[in-house]
Amino acid sequence: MKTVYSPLHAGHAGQMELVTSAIVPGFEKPSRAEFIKARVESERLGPIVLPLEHDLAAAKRIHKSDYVDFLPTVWPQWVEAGLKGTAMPFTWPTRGLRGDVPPKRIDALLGYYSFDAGATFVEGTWAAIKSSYDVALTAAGLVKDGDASAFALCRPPGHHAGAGFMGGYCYINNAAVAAQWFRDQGAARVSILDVDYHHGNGTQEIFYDRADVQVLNLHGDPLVEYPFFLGHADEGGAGEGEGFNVNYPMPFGTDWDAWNASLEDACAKLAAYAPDVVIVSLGVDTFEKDPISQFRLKTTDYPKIGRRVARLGLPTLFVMEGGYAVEEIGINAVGVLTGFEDR
Ligand code: OKP
Ligand code: ZN
Repeated sequence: MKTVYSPLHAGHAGQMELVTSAIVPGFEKPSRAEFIKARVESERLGPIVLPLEHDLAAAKRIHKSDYVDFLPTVWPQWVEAGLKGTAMPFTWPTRGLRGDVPPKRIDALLGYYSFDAGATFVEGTWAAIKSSYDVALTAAGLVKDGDASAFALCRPPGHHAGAGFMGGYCYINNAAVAAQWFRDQGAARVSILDVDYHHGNGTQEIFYDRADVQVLNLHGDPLVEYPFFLGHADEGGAGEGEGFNVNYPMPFGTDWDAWNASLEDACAKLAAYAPDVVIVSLGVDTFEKDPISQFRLKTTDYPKIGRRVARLGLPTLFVMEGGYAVEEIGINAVGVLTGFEDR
């Protein structure tokens, strides 16, 4: 399969991250994408192609227009305000505060448009976000034009970004953009299978009341794992979307056997839905050595994921999400893809 990759991701670099008790260098760093690209090459997965440029219309089909327009202005506004370092929010309009009046300061606007401090900006961040979006749409185009599968090597990831907010290293929800784009190109139904360790809260929110995009999410139990405030088993969709959102929260320590049981159930529901195309939100932070996650999948498990998805027999777009054990992220992510191709 072809891989779509942009070197512009690399400008999103050197940012700081707020964790439980400290501010540390960001886990979501450029070497992640470079390890994956190197493995695509060494495994000879297929050609690596650059993305085509897209305007932001496809993003605005699922994101709020003012939110999308805000993103390219963040760093220029930050600099204009005389600020340096890493742009990050510090105040959020939670319950009891007003989330409908945007403030007039860039540091406060960052909080207005986010749910946590995990989507930070440096000078090259917007170009990276835009390139990641272009990568997803370009790879979607390959599948639409007849490729059996394609790999969107997106960085930054997208699945935590909701209709009007960023967070969790995510800005534009690349998988959700691609799903809507397939619908707009004539697909009747699209399934998103999110195998990242963290719940894809943004993807769930965007499609929660819709029957035309099925969202299946395998992840750490939000009672004890980020993003904490969405992803429970009782979230099944609303209105017309009732029954088309399925969550599989799992405990710390989950290994292949237990994880695979959820994957099997998800694949059965996916097959019954009979979509025209499958989008895999491909996170490999389920890995036993991942520095921020608590599942126990092994390198040998990743090809099994790809094989199972291939058995669905559907056009498949892989969209890169998380995975932070940078030494192994390429082996594990590309393992899914070579497994899909049964080699
Ligand atoms: C993005 B993706 C770690 C705190 C968690 C945010 C994690 C975002 C994960 N101590 N920080 O789903 O891989
Ligand atoms: Zn994740």
